Amino acid sequence: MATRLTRRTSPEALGLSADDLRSMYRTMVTARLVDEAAFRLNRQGKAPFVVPVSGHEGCQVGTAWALERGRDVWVPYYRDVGVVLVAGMTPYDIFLGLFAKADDPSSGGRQMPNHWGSRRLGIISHSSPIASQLPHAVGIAYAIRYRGEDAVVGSWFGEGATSEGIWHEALNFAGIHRLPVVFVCENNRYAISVAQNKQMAIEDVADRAAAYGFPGVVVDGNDVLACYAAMKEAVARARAGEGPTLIEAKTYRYFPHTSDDDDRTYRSREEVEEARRRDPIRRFERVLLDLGVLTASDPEQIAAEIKEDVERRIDEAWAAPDPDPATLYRHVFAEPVDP
Ligand SMILES: Cc1ncc(C[n+]2csc(CCOP(=O)(O)OP(=O)(O)O)c2C)c(N)n1
Ligand SMILES: [Mg+2]
Repeated sequence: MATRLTRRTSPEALGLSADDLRSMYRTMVTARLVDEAAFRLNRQGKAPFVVPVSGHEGCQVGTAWALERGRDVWVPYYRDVGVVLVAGMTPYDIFLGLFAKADDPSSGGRQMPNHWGSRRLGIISHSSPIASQLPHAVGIAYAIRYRGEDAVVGSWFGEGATSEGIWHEALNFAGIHRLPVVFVCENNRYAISVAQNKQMAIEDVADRAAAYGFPGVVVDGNDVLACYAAMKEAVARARAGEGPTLIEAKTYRYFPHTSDDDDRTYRSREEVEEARRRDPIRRFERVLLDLGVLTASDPEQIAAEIKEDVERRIDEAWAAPDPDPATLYRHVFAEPVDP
């Protein structure tokens, strides 16, 4: 059976300073405000397709925080705004991608929105078929082992991804070779409209780790510090050559699956309201207020500051040049050569 991580760990015991905590909080608020702005831009006809993050900020920022920029490898999925912000992408980069601009660092405007990639930051671009990034994560971990490097791969996905055969193949291979990879399942109880109990007959995805010979851990995905604690331990195990871990973070998404979905057809408003009462940002705010890391007026002021910055980055990204039509085939097809 998977381990349930329920003990409360103090930030000091986790090695997090007041600056770290403020920075984690700001990153979570940034993810939320980028999300809300992106949805608005979609409804204004400016953003073609938006995949919301709201509700997942705690598990994304908490787990990503335990990897090291410039050393480790990030294999996110389409919902991971919080992960890529921790990895070093900026809101400006994200909006360049959303508007398919020439300077979009992920693909120069070729990929769908939310398919981030950066060689500089060690973020691996994924394909849209669910779970197809998992064999990539495991292959990279194998290469790290083969070359004798000490990097760790973090890979993120939803609970729906665990219904794919390729997910099981990836975890099996990682278990056999005890590879330096951490699997993070952001369990929001739905794969678009399909509820978890229509996808699997078990309660905890983390139980599946036992079949592949490594630990599975269930963590409260709305508790950023618990997510950080689980990931920190998993990363240390991976770096020490002790193999993979599967972390299951129980969370919820507040918006529809994407800007093309209508979630009223498969879940009640009461259910969404109920989940919103466990908001990871509000929860972390209370912890930081209790610790004296934030003062009473900070949350409102920080949100206003970040909102202003997000709005500025949207304007800058909107004004940035579109790709030159002459480069239409670049990174997509072989470029035509002059006869
Ligand atoms: C192989 C494959 N099947 C179906 C889809 C369509 N699809 C896109 S997202 C999604 C749901 C995935 O749910 P989950 O893994 O739980 O992640 P979440 O979106 O809930 O974060 C599906 C079925 C796809 N992209 N690829
Ligand atoms: Mg899901």
